[in-house]
Amino acid sequence: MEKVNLKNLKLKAEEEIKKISSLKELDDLYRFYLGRKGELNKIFDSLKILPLIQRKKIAADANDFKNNLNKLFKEYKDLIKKEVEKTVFKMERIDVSRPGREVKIGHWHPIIKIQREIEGIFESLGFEVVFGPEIETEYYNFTALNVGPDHPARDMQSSFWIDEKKGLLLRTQTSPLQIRYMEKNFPPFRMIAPGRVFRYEATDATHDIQFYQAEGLMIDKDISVANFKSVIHDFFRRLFHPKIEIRLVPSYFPFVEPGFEIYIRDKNGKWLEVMGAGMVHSDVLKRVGINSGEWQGFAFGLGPDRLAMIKYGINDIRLFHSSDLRFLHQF
Ligand code: FA5
Repeated sequence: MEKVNLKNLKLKAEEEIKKISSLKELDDLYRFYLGRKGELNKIFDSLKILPLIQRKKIAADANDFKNNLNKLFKEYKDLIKKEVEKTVFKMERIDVSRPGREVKIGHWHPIIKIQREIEGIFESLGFEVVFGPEIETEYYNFTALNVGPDHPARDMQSSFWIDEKKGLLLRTQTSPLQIRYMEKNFPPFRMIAPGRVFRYEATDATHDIQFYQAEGLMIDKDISVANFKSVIHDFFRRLFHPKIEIRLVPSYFPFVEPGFEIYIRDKNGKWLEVMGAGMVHSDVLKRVGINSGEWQGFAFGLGPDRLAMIKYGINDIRLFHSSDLRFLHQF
């Protein structure tokens, strides 16, 4: 009876295996026949009750069946694997004729571009580039620059206070870097400090509430306004063109004496104000422990936003922070 069963089982298995199309199905079938609780083991289990001679014969047949089936499973397994590989290959085929996808590359913001240019020109003139905190103390932003608590010049730069009691604010200018630098360095020196500044005031085409400045400072022996004029004229020639005209107009900043505003002439002959400057006030030098009888120098604060507007022909400063890609892609 078992012999018939084995024969039928073999035929059945061979029929079923032909219909298999996935490794998972093949695995299930394998388990059904040859697994621990599979058909073949059931036959082995039933042998226990048979006489020895019969048992041996059937066991031998069953082993044959097992070996044949194992071989068959292995063949089918390889076959199915190859089929799967073929399909995957077809699906993943690389179409070399297809046009490539455009890779979008980022670039510097126009203000950062101009800032790097400014740094480069001053570095070539021997200036060290330094940076300072955007959150400043009242002392560095105002008091150390001769702008005491009641000084009307504080009104000229309306401030974003972080904590008025602690005297913390977003810096309104890069001039605090003059003090921070002079506290740590002894003359002679030349430095330039670019960075972002903030003012709580109404915006228009030439004023934003956050903008950039670059502070410059040069202290040495026998430095005069003539040195300043020469350095700054050289700078503008290199940033714009060799024939650029500049003009110094007297102005007032509490931390310089005398003070100026510097104008450059644009293509249409119009004079544009681009920076404030002056000879560092002796009180400021005294405050940081520098003898003003021996050392003098100039300081200036220029506005990279305005310079970028002139250089690239931008008519509204608010475009810089608008995140409008149509604007940014032009640079
Ligand atoms: C100052 O901030 C002084 N700290 C400059 C200075 C430095 C004078 C060292 C003397 C010695 P003022 O407020 O003028 O100065 O600003 C300097 C420059 O920053 C201006 O010439 C202008 O180019 C730019 N600027 C000022 N306000 C704005 C604004 N709201 N938006 C864009 N740029 C501005």
